[in-house]
Formats: sequence, C-alpha cells, structure tokens
Amino acid sequence: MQLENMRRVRNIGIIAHIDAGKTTTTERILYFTGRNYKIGETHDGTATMDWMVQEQERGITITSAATKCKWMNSDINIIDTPGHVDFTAEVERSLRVLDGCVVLLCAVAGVQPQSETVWRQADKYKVPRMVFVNKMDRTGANFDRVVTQIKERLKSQPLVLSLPIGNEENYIGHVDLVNMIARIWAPSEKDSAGQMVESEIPENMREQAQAAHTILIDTLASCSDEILERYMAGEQISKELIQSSIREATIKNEIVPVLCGSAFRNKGVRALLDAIVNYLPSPLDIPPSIAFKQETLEQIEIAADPSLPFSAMAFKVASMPHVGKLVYTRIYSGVLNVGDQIYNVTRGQKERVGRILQMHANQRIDLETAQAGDIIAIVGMKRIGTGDTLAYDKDAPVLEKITFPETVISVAIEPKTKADLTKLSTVLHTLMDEDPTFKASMDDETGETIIAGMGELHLEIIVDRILREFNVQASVGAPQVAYREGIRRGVSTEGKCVKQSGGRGQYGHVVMDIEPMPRGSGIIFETNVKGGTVPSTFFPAVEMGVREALNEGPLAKKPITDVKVTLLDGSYHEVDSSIIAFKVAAIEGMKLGLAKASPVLLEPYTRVEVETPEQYLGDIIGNINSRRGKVVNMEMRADMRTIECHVPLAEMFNYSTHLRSLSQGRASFSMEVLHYAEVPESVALKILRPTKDK
Ligand SMILES: Nc1nc2c(ncn2[C@@H]2O[C@H](COP(=O)(O)OP(=O)(O)OP(=O)(O)O)[C@@H](O)[C@H]2O)c(=O)[nH]1
Ligand SMILES: [Mg+2]
Repeated sequence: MQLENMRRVRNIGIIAHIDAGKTTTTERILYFTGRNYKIGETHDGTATMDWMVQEQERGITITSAATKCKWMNSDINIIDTPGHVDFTAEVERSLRVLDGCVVLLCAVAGVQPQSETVWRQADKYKVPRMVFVNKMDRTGANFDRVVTQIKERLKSQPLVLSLPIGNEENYIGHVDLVNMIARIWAPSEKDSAGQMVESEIPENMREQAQAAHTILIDTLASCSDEILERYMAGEQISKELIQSSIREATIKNEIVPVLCGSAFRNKGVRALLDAIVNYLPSPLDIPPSIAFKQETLEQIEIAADPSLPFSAMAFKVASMPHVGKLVYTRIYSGVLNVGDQIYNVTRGQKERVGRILQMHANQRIDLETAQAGDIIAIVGMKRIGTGDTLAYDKDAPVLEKITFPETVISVAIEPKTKADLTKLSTVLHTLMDEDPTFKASMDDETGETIIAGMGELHLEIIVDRILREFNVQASVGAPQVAYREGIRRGVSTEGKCVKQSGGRGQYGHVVMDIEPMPRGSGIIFETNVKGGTVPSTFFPAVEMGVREALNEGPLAKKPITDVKVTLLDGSYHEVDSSIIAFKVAAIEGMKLGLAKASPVLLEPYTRVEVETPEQYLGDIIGNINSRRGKVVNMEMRADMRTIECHVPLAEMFNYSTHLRSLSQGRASFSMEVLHYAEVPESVALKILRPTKDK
C-alpha cells in the first residue's frame, strides 16, 4: 500500500530564466487542481507562491516555495524556483531533492542565458525534464525556433507532444500529437481560462500534424525496441505503448517532451499537468540515493522504501515568524512521526521532531506522519544547516551533499548602535542558516562586519531584510568582488606526516602533480596510484587535505581555482597510517607545491547578455569596452539586437542604472559569473599592495 502511494507521487520543480512565467504557471496549476480558487498574478503582487514582501514589491521570485496539489489521482509536490542568477542556490538545492522538473522557455526569447544554466544544473543531478514553451500569445512567438534551440543550444533530443494552433494573439489551442486530436479554447464568460473543446484536427493543419506525429514515432523508435519492431512491421502502435515509451525514455533522460501554451492566458496548463503525471518519474522510478558510511566513507545506495530505516535530507532552512525554524526535508527512506527522536547525522546532534508540516507557500498543514518520497517541513530542530542528513541512528550513512557556488561579491555593514551590533550578529547567523550562498565574517584588521553573496541583488535583498524584517539599523559600504588565485606552472610535490611518540604513531606520505587547468574548470582531483603504494581507502582523506590546502593561496590567502591535482604515489604503514595522517601529508605537499607554481591573482568575469534596439548598440558596446569588457557574439532576435560579452564583475556594479540611461530604459541585460581570469598586472598591483605592506 505504501509503495502504491509512492507510485502516485510526483516531486517536481519549475526552473527557467527570470520572467519566463514559472510563478504564473504554478499559480495556474494551483487553480486548475482546485488548490486555490482564485488566480494570483506576480505583477500585481498577489501570487500565492511569491509570498515574501520583497518578492511582491519587485514582482520576482527570490526564495523557492513548495506546494502540493492533486491531479488525476496523483499527489504533485511542486517547488517554484527563482530565475535570477543571484538566487541560484535555490535552484541547486531544489534540483538536488526533486525527481523531475519542468523547464519553461519563453516562446519569443527561446533559450536564454539562465535557461542554459538551469539546464546544466538539472544535468548535474540527472533530473528528467520536460519543456513548456510559454507565452505563445506574445508578439514574436515562434514555437519551431524554440524546438530547434533545444537541440542546438541545450544539446538535447526534443519530443514535440503538442503543436500550437494559431500564434501570438491568434493562439487558440494545440494539437495533441499522442492522441491526434485538437484542443481549442472557446471564449467563455464563466471561465476566464475559456472553455476547452476537443475536436478533430483543423483541415489546414492535418498534414503538418501527421508529419509531426511521424517524427514523434521515429524518435521513440530510436529509444524503444518494442516501438521499433512494430514500426518496421508497419503495425498499429497503441496510445498506451506510445505513452509508456515516452515515460521510459524521459526518465532515462533520452528525450525531453515539449509542450506549448500560455500560462497567463490559462492555456495549455491542463495538458502540462497530464504530462507531469504521465511522463515524469515517481520516487520509485529514480535511481537509489547515494550515501557514505561515516567511518570508512564507503559509498552505499539507499532505496526509496518506507520499510527501510528513516533517512532524509534537510535541503532548506527558513525562519518564519510565529512558527520558528522550518526545515524543508526530503525523505528518502523509512517513515517519520511527530515526536520522534532523530539525529542530525552530519552534526552528530540529537533532535526531536516537534511538528511535521505540509507546506503550501507560507501556509502549512500539520501532519502526524510522513514517509519515503515525501517533501515536508520539520519544526523543532536546534542545530541544522542546508544539506544535513537526518536519520534515526547516529551512525547512519551521510547522504551526498549539495554543492553551492562560492560568493563573488561582498560589502561592509556597519550597525548604528551597540544594541544593533548585538542584534546583527544573531540575524547574520539566522540568515547564514537559511542561505548557503550568504557568508558573514569579521575583517580582523578593520573590525568591520563583511557580508558576502552571489551578486548585487542578492546582497540588496539581504540588507533590506536585515533593516526591515529584523529591525537592525545599519549602513552599508560599496560592493567589492571576491578575488581568487590561480597557478601558471605545473609542479610535482611531495608531502609527509610522520609522528612517533610512543604508542601508535602517524604515517602518511603522498606524491602529487599540481597543474593549471583552463578557466572555469574549478578544482579537479584525480588518483593514478600504481601498485597500491597508497591504499584506496586513504584517497578520500588525501582529497580532503588537497581541498583544504586550496582554500588559501600563497599570494593573498585567497582560494585557489582552476587546478588539477593528481595523486601519483606515496607510501603507508600497516599500523600507523590513518585518515588524519594522509590528510596532513596532503596539506603539507600542497603548500610546498603551490608556492613553486607561479601563483597569480584572479578576478570573477561575467557573461553579460544585453538586449537592445539597434540605435543604442554603438553606445552600449563603447561602454562595455570602457569596462574592460569584450564582445564575443552578436545576434538579431526578433527586432532586437543581443550582444554577448565577457566583463570583469568588478566593473559591472550598478550597470542596470547605466544601461537604463544609455538606452532610455529600452535595453535589458542578464549577467552570470562565468569564470575567474587573471587580473591585469596594473590592476593586481593596486589590490595586492595593501596585503604586502602589512
Ligand atoms: N503574455 C504573457 N505573459 C506572461 C505569460 N506567463 C507569464 N507572463 C508574464 O511574465 C511576467 C513574469 O512572470 P512570472 O510568473 O513572475 O515569471 P517567473 O518565471 O516566475 O519569474 P522569476 O521568478 O522572477 O524568475 C509576468 O508579468 C507575467 O504576467 C504568458 O503566457 N503570456
Ligand atoms: Mg517566479
């Protein structure tokens, strides 16, 4: 019975570029499933899912919100994520715990920069997905172009399930290519969504629909032997077989079903819901979760099974007035009951489950129990952070962590009074618990409090919350970028940890190569040990040491990036070798090696995409050049020009205001951090001098 329930669960996320219509679509889903009786609009500040004041004021999503609804006998847990790149952590943590997702693409703009970013994030967690081409009602909508972009830019195999009937203001419905029928919305006074009528495919679209149906079968035949055999034999292929093959291929990430609609005009959302239930996985359809045994770090699998011991991941911590600390949790195995004693295995902390809540944006319903496959919130936990593993047993395996990007900008924040200073410190801890991409620290030399985050908007929202939600009086300084270090030369290095002081000693010895890697590679650790000179049980310990050593570069104590470290050789002792000894040996080796590897200062570079009417092009490009930027690509999109450029983040502060005045408010831009690159020497000298003068 419990397994039967799980088969009907869909845990899905909605991800896309900013303003693609994620929240608008989620609001329609809540309306059509009967969860809400009224439609909320993001631009009026009435959307249920955008419940934060800052979201309602700005008409954008900032924090991911969870909700649950029912469709065709299935329970759908939905997480609506923000599109702005500064809140990328919200997408990352959601994709880590979700089983499937819907990617929204704008029918006019197609695959936008942030669509590519979230697509790559979904790739990282191998999340099966479908595409909803939204805004088919807008001038310039072009469904076919978007389908081509899915192939060319996202390098994926689209499987078109619905063809639009009409376009732009004449968009009136779609052809369902599985059932080969048309669905058309006739205007209705009763229902703002219009009355949906099923009919035969319009005469003038029959040929096009038949051709698209053939492509659908062709594509499926390349994924399913059963379809291939029938197709070759010229036999009829049943609707059930088509649907089960679509489901199978979607879950295996071989195809991406594509639907179209206009969420704002309430069109295509029911078909999207049908497709979510029919084609996206249940918790039983995805591979088992990966976890690591605490002592040995040995990798094991945890199956989605309520009869196994309880194991869950806290993926989001949020403080809510009158409720306290809410811990959004995905249960992977077992059952959880109110009042249970559990362990935060990651921190070795015993906790009690005070309440279990089903979340609906900022509303909640108390539950007595929850089980494998569920996404719920727990109240009553004391010490918890994002990505912590919860279990009944304190020695239980730890689930694979969520990784978050490093902060790239920071500002100093100065409280007005002593009372504000005391309050600020508590508030900063609360905010850090909530947001793993927000960091606060004290500058040892100046005594200033520094807050760091993912971008100007991120810090602006945080400062706004500090002032308004938490009532701290404070002023903030000018933003600064976070520098890093890189290396220019490859080196070989050796590290040893040998201690003999009576009793059991410590012995670790490693030989490693450190090499510079292309920009954007991050940190790569590999092992190539011949003849077992270092046993594989110590590899994770060496990696831990390597990563720790890379936190502080030899030049300015900044983290090091774009390097590959390969463990090649070493030696061990039967009795004295330990995880700690190998970690220390790796740290030693890295320190010695990095100093010889010609370290250089790096700064974050951004990829900026500006969309502008032709007449402002010259001024905008001139301005980008004056910011040490370089134009890498230019395109015509509808009647606008898009300019893609690479610019140091340090030169991009306050760009939105400048762009507005350069283009009389008609150009828009999106920006994401691309990679770190060398700071030109003249600039680096100014940055490094204060450190050297010390
Ligand atoms: N014409 C048209 N406008 C739409 C459609 N869907 C959404 N919009 C509008 O697009 C704007 C952005 O919609 P949202 O739903 O807030 O977009 P979002 O993807 O949630 O944005 P973020 O959460 O900030 O990334 C709003 O003004 C919507 O009314 C659509 O199908 N057609
Ligand atoms: Mg939104």
